[in-house]
Amino acid sequence: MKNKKLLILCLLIIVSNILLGQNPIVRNQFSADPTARVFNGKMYVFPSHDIPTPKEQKQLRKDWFCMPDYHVFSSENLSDWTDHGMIVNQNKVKWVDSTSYSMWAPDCIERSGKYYFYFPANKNVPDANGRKGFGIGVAIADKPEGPYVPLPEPIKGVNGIDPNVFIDKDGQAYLYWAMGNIMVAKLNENMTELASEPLTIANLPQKGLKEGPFLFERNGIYYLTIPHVENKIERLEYAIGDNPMGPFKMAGVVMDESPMNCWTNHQSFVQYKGQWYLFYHQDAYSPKFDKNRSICADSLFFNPDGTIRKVTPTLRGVGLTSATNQIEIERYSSKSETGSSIEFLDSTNTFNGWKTILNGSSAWIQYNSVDFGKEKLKKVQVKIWSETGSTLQIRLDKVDGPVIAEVKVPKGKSWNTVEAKVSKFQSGIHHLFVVLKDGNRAEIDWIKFQ
Ligand code: FUB
Repeated sequence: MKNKKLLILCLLIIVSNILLGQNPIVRNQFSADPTARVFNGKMYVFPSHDIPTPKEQKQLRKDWFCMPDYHVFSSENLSDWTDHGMIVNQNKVKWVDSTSYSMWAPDCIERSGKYYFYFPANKNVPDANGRKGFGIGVAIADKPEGPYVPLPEPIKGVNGIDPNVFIDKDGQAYLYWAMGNIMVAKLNENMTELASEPLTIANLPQKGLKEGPFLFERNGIYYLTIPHVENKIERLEYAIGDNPMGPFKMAGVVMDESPMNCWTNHQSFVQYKGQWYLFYHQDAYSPKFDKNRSICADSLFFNPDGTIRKVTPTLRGVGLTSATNQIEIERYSSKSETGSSIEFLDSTNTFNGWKTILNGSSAWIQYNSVDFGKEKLKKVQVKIWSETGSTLQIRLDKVDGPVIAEVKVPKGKSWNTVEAKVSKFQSGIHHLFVVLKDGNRAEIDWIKFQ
């Protein structure tokens, strides 16, 4: 009996650490400033961690970032993400002011089998020049998931935020960071000390805040990417050069200002299994307070001349969704112009997610890239609520594509899980369309096939 209980508890713990894909990627806590890296053939994301300001921390501004620690997440398929838990915490780093909640944008890189995690935070003692402010520390691990051991001192000669490390083909490592301007210096082989004087990168916009450098190389072009306030809030811009230290030339915008009006954005670029991805953040779970953010990912494409095609943020995100998982169709790829809308299930606890509302004769919603596998799926389940009663059609690939199931939803005053037969199973990957057949009103939480 005891063993059975223990097994159930372990299963619950495992399940609660698994987060299903779509945007935002992390769906049970706030996360920001994502640095995505591929280590040992697997995608890892190192974000920072926003929390609502604890009431008892009277020294903190209530309208500002509150960031106590870091977690690391990983995924093989970019749909199912595992939270490996906290890796660095403000209370466990000797040089960090543990009352400052200032663990801002981090980075992580591998060298000779060791993982170096770089993070900014407020120092608890002034440096040799009497400066307190932000320092940049390093924590080292044998595995990407940790455990990470923080060094007792921050990197000497660096004051600033948003560290980013790049190792060039010749093995030389560079540290980039922000301090009003974007700075760069070479790193020593040990990855923890500067090997050159910091330089200010020239030719970047002079007006408007710049921060969050992320440098990557593709086909001999070095891309220096930054969030920059050109107008009112940050957008993602990039410059290109033929050397990691520049000179760089501004080349364009990767992502426009947030449609959700999130003041910050923060980016990383990574190639995984042949496809490039942009990781960034928005404030999906906290639309009224943009210092509680959530990380997202979308596919990224280059033009033949190496310039970057602008990325429009999506809700659908990346990765396939298995038809046998709960498909959160409100992370839609497209929807009807009229009669379809999305709302929080519970606006007092936004992490419960969203629902789709279909209302009227031309209402539909589309969710792309659902993997139906090879084995025949016989049933569809829908978590739904329809005060009037309604009929849904599940169609594939086009809004007027083949109907694979018709779901009759009885009148109800609360959520119900309604089942229907899959009449025409089609194997493989398909775009899913949920169409309201009878023009009534229905609220849908998720759809799942069995
Ligand atoms: O997350 C705190 C700060 O906001 C980061 O360090 C910046 O890049 C911006 O995203």
